[in-house]
Amino acid sequence: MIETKVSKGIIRTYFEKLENNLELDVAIVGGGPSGIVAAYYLAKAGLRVAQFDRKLSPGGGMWGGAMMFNQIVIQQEAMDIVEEFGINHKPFDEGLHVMDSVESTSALLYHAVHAGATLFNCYSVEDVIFKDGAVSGVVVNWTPVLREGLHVDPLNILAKVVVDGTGHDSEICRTVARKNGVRLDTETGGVIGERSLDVVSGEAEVVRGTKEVYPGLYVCGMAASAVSGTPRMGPIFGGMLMSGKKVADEIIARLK
Ligand code: 48F
Repeated sequence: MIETKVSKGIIRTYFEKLENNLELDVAIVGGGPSGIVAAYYLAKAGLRVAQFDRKLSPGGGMWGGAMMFNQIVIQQEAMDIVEEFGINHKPFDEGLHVMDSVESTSALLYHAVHAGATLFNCYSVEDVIFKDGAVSGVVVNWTPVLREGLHVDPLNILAKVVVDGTGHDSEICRTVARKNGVRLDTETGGVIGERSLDVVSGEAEVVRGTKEVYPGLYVCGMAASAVSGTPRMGPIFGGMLMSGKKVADEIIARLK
C-alpha cells in the first residue's frame, strides 16, 4: 500500500541516516552561516560531518537580514566564498556587496548538504561527551522534548572534534567550562561575553577568535566573538563566512 510505503521510506532511511552519523569526524552545533560554511568545506574535504540545529529551519540569523529587511552586506574580502556558493550579488559601495538574505541562506544550506554534510534539524545539543580531558562528541535531544520539559534522556554521538557555532550564546563553550571546571583558551579562562557593536573590529576579531578553545572543541561565528569578548558587527556577514572557512581549514589540517 502506497500509504505505508511512504512511511517505511521515511522511517528506514531516516534511521539509516542517524545510525550512519553516530561516529563522526566533526559535529557542528548550530546551523548559522558560520557553521554551515564550515560544514560545506569539511564535507567537501571528505570528512564525515553532521550539523545539528535546534530549529525547524536552520540558517540562524541570516534569513532576516537586518530588522527583517531581507538583504545582507558582505565585504570584498569574503567574496571568494560567496562565489564558491554561487550567490548572486551586486556591488553597493567601495568594497561592499549586497545580496538577498533568503537566497544566501538557502544557497549555503543547499551546498553544505549537497557536498555531503548531514543536517539534523529540530535537534538540540544539550551537552557534550567529555572523555580523557577532551570534548569527544555531543549529547542530543529533540527540541520539542526540551521545550516541553519532558523527562526524556538524550542520545550520544561521538566526534573527533566538536564545533560550537551556536551564535551569541556560545552555549557549548559555556557548558563545557561550567560542567567540567576547565579553563578555555581565553584571557579569563571562561566565556568573556560579546561586546557592543563595532563593525571593523568585530569583523576582524571574529576571524581571529575562531580557534580550538579546549581540546576537541572549536568555536566559530558569533560564538567566537562571545567566547573571546570581542564586538558584535550586525548584518555584515563576511566575518561569519570567513570564520566558517577558517575553522574548517584548521580541522582539515588536523584530521586529514
Ligand atoms: O546565530 P547564528 O546565525 O550563528 P552564526 O553563524 O551567525 C551569526 C549571524 O547570524 C548574526 C550576526 C553576524 O552578522 O550577528 O547573528 O554565529 O545561528 C546559530 C544557530 O545555532 C542554533 C540556533 O538555532 C541557530 O540557528 N543553536 C543554538 N544553540 C543550539 C543550537 C544548541 N544548543 N543546539 C542546537 N542548535
